[in-house]
Amino acid sequence: MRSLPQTDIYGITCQALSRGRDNLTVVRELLAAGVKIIQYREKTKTKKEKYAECLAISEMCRAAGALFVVNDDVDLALLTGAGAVHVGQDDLPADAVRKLVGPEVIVGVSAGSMEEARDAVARGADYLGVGPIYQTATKEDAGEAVGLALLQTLAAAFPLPLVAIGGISPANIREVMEHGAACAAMISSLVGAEDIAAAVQAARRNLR
Ligand code: TZP
Ligand code: MG
Repeated sequence: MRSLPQTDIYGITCQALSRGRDNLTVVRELLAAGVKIIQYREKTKTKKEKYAECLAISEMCRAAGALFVVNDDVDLALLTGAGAVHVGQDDLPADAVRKLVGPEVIVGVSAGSMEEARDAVARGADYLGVGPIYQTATKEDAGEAVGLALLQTLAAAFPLPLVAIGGISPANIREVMEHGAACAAMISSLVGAEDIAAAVQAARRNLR
């Protein structure tokens, strides 16, 4: 079945924000803490480096029963047996990605407006990444925060899962989920945490 696992936290890699830890170490800690969706996202590494990391992380996710998502690179997703690929507004559109990956792989698309969401849904996206919900320094070209209002509007308009992203932390994850997110994606709050397991636990405590 091509659907996102029902879970609260969607963890995303970024080695530059990982306090000197490498991506494999961070992913190991996320999986040990019970995170069930891991997206590999690296903007500065070579394709060769990314390929090697994706192969290892894909296997770690498989062993942990977590969904492995590759950001941007459809070829890496296919080559490493990822369960999903995530594309943004400057990447291949979802219908083109679908032609490459076939019927089984989940295709996620970033949307920062109703128009982008409508287009992604029409092209067959399986889930939408919605954001930035709050201001964030993690993605330089993320644009203005779209806020919880857009999340709520899109949740009412479309039946597919929404993954909220941008400035989400254990402190605000609850309001994000209350505004219609299926789960919350976090980069700096998780990979940048001194104690990754404690950050995951804090988020889950605030959701109870
Ligand atoms: N897309 C929209 S905001 C963002 C991305 C990739 C960055 C999210 O990072 P953080 O550290 O969780 O705010
Ligand atoms: Mg992209």
